[in-house]
Amino acid sequence: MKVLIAGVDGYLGWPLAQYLAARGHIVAGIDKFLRRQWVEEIGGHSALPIASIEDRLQAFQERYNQNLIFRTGDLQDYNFLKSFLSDFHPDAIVHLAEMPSAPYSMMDQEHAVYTQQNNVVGSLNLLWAIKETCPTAHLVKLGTMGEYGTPNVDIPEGFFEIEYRGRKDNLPFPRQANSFYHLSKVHDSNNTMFACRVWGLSATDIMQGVVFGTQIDEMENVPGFATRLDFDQCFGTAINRFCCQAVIGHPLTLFGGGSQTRGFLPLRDSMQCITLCIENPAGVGEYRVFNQFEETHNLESLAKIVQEVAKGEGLAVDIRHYDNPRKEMDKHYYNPDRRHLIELGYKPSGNLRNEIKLMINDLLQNRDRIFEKRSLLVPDIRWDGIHRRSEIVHETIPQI
Ligand code: USQ
Repeated sequence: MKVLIAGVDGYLGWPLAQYLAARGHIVAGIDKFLRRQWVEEIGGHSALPIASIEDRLQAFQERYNQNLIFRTGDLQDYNFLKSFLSDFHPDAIVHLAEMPSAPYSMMDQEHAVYTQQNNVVGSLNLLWAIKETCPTAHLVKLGTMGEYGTPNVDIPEGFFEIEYRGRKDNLPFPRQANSFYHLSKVHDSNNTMFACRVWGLSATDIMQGVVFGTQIDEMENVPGFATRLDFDQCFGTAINRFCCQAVIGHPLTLFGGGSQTRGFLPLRDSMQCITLCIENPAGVGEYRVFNQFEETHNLESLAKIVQEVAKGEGLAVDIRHYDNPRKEMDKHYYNPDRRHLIELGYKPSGNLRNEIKLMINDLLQNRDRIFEKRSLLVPDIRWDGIHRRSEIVHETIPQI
């Protein structure tokens, strides 16, 4: 199939290009390198060194004997988008080109507005461009499990049957997102569902959990294939940050009580699931929602697993509870479904500890890069807008 990846230079986009090419798909990509700029803006850098786009494309050409058709540009530029879609005529478009950080979106008015403009307008442009140029292409849109929030009932995949005052309907499940970023994805979901309904577009909206890991098999340790791994307070996510902290002996930063529960999945499982969506497209006019994660965990148990795995690699690290910079529920019910992808053939790789061990070993080779930016590990962006560095409220020292 011909697949266009919007956001091909990112954490997921670059491995996805490799994963798809290895399975015989023809890949094109667009990117405006905004992820590189956002991380730089907040003073961070990727823990793993990443190659320039030129070197990435060259490594891709040498390995897959096909050029990745790449153009620099973004979804804000409607004419650019339309012209690329008309030229390439994709069968599927994977939309990974959004600003992905909750803390970044909560920094101030400017960053909140930027996040929603970038994400909502970019996605809307993409819907229009598909309608105008390639209406039969399948849109695979990256949403987030965070769209649902943490309701006190089970979470279905997008829709649920409800009976109210004696009448029944199958309705979108309520979205109770917890940051301006997560809300931008709720708005995207509504726009995508509407476009499928009125224009007959086909879309899969992926509610993805928190992704972690440094590797997929296709990377084969080739420098041009490495993907980025962020650890700063905005673009680093929980397990990735814990592993970066472990390799420099920085205490693992648990926010609040650590009972928050989320769905997690390794990078390699994210690639497997997105590819299953592409290879099994939604029908004409169909808007379907897939919850995408491997397992749910609470943050404290994950921190303990990272602590244990790190110990096995000869690294002693404490766990510290910091006062939570976010406004989120600590103790809560969490039971989302994830049936659709399993039915399509998703086989969870199921080896959390092994994945963490691999990651720690990759990161050990780059500990200087993490140490240099260690001041970005403790958060100071707060959901109430009164920013101050989080303080330690409780500490767990590893038992010897
Ligand atoms: N957390 C800690 N310590 C840390 C970092 C995070 O305790 O050092 C906690 C947070 O308080 C939160 C949970 O871990 O309860 C998840 O936070 P996160 O930063 O790993 O992930 P989140 O902000 O939810 O966002 C990330 C991605 C986002 C994606 C989302 C999936 O940045 O793009 O949409 O994961 S989900 O969380 O399922 O909504």
